[in-house]
Amino acid sequence: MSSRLSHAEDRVFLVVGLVFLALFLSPTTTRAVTFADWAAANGYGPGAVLPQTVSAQSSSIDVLTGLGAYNWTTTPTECLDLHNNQIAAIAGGTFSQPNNLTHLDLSRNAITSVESGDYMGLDDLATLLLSHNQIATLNSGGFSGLDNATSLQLDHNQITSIPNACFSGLSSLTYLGLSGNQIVTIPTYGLDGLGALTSLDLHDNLITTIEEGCFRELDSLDTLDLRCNSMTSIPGGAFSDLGTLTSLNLSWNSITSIDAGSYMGLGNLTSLRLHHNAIATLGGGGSSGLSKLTSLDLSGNPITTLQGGFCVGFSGTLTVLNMSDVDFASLTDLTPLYDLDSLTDLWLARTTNVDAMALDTLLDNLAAMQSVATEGVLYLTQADYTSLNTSGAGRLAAWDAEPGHHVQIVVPGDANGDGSVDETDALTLAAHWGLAGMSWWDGDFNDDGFVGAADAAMLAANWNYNSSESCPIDVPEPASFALLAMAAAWWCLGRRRF
Ligand SMILES: [Ca+2]
Ligand SMILES: [Ca+2]
Repeated sequence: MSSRLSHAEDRVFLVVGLVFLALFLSPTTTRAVTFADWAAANGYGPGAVLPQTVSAQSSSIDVLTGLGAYNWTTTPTECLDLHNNQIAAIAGGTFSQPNNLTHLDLSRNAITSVESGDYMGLDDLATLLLSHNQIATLNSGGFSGLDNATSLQLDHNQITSIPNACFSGLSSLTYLGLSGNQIVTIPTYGLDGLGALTSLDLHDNLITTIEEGCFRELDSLDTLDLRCNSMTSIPGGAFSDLGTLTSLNLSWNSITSIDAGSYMGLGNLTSLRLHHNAIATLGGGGSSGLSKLTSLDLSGNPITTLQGGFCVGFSGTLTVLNMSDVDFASLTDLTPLYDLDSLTDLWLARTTNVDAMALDTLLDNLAAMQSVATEGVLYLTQADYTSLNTSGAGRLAAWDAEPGHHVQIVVPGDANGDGSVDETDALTLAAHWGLAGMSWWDGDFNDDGFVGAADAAMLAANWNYNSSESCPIDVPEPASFALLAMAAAWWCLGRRRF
């Protein structure tokens, strides 16, 4: 009896199993969600006048057809927000109906390529957001028709190469974001047509090669961010066409040497970040051409030798030099730094094996560091200062005691090195929250390259350190402060909409 029941149960399980299998294997018939579906669900029938801002984000839209069925010009609509949908492709003619759109957000969709004519018809568009898609291919003419666009964000896609002239037509573009892709080479003709560009962000790619002449049409570039790439050297003349550049970030690459002529043409550069590379030797004319440089960050490099010509290019202009996180065991000859006549801020935080006598002699030779009028500051951590416990440390203490210049003790959290940890530092940390390729100055206090919770905790631990406020201010507890810092960071990220 029990055996027969058992056989019956087996048959039931078998049938149920087969039904589930059939359902599992049958083709899914889920219908695509179109823009028209979204419009209908939100009360807009065909021909309806759409509002000034159309917010269709996070609505499971996967096909962007039928935009032409609505009235975009009577109000008119200026902002179309489609971020966080599942749109995989832009069909030809999608934006061909008359429109006044200035802001189009297609970030966080599933777009795989940019095809010729995709954005034709967007004559007034200023901002196009395509970050966080799956774009692997940029095709010629893909951005045609965007004559008035000023900002294009292509960050966090899967772009591996920049085809020749793929940005042609973007003659008004001032900002181009290509961070977080897999670009290996900046090709000679890849950036053609970007004559108005002032800021180019290529951080967090796999760039090893900067081809000759690739920047030759960037007549207005002010800021170039190449941090977190895979460069091992700077080819001579690589930046020779960037006469308008003021800020260059080459940090967190694998650069081992700087050749003479590497900075040729950078006559207007004021800020150069080379921190966290693999540079052992500096000098030999490698700084010639940097005649307006005021800030140089060399922190976190394994520097062993400063050659005689190290500061020939910027001896009269450099005011801030960062050599934090450097081991001075082999770097004992500091005489090539003596010519830095304008230096007022010398960062040597978290350094090791610094010879206090050599350091004191260096300070004696730096004209602006010595001057009461210009107030020289030497930035050290307490551990650095304590480790200088030799007869030379006494001389450093004496230098500290003289009027007009001093040793500034910095603690984790003091991003700007003013000796206290306060709102200014918290805002710096929040502004760089979640970013890679950072330094102490950006809020990376544990020197892992990222600005995150660990750094916020260090800032919180030293909150209100050495505050010079005469009236005590109401300061949150460290734990709640860390939460506040994160909230501020999210606020900043939200505003960026990457
Ligand atoms: Ca501070
Ligand atoms: Ca960090």
